[in-house]
Amino acid sequence: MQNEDFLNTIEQCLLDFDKAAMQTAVTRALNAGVTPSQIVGSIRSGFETVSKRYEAGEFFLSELIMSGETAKAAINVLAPRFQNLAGPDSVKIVLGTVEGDRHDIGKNLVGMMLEAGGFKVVNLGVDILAEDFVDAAVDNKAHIIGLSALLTTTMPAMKEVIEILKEEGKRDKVKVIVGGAPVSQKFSDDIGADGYAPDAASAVDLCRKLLS
Ligand code: B1M
Repeated sequence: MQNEDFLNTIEQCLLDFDKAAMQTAVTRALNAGVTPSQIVGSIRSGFETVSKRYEAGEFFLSELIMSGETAKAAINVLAPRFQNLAGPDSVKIVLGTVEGDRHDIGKNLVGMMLEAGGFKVVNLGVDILAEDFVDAAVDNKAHIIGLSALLTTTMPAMKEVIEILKEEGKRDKVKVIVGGAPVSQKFSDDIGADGYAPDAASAVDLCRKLLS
């Protein structure tokens, strides 16, 4: 089987909501030398189809939920391949999905990749209030706050974090990075964030660049 066949199978498992087949497909793909990044790419591509079908009224919320669970089954197989290289002196990143938003698959992938890149990740979870990001950054002496949003309606909550940091005179103490499907470099610039990353691997590069 070619890499492309493995990736097509993974995408199809997502569209079939077949968790067991997904785990088998991901395991086989990894054993054949397909990289975790390629696998994440095929999951994202599958989600694009889910997304289009949802927008066309062919899929409903239940299908969004099932596709999310199928992706999590894949990530459970991938997770052990991302070795956590964080140590006691690692740079700390407070990471979470902003208030009103419960999407966490991409955010958790970003967290896994950051840990594999040697960063210490404090993963706050989903639906996190702006002030809680700031408090967590202070409590953990974090160097970076990482904000994820998947809904256009929750993107303004990212700006709120930056506003609170400014109001409290802490803006120069911590870098803020943003990401998630509807987020862009322009949005990042507009709200005064320190950087935007389109995917998990570039989030690691961005954090390294911001600290260098
Ligand atoms: Co939701 N959902 N959803 N959903 N969902 C979207 C986002 C949507 C585009 C689907 C659609 O309509 N076509 C749409 C948003 C439309 C909009 O805002 N304009 C939508 C909607 C409408 C909703 C609900 C409102 C549906 C409803 O209730 N009627 C609801 C909202 C709930 C809430 O959050 N309050 C809802 C719920 C859900 C589920 C819970 C069922 C489920 C999420 C399960 C979970 O996360 N545990 C779900 C899913 C699965 C999706 C889609 C299909 C897939 C999201 C995903 O996981 N992608 C999504 C459509 C889509 O994205 N194409 C959709 C895979 C993931 C690997 O990619 O998250 O983009 P992504 O992460 C990437 C990059 O963006 C980046 O790196 C990651 C890895 O490469 N990245 C960062 C992410 N965060 C980063 C942070 C960084 C840097 C990079 O720095 C800190």
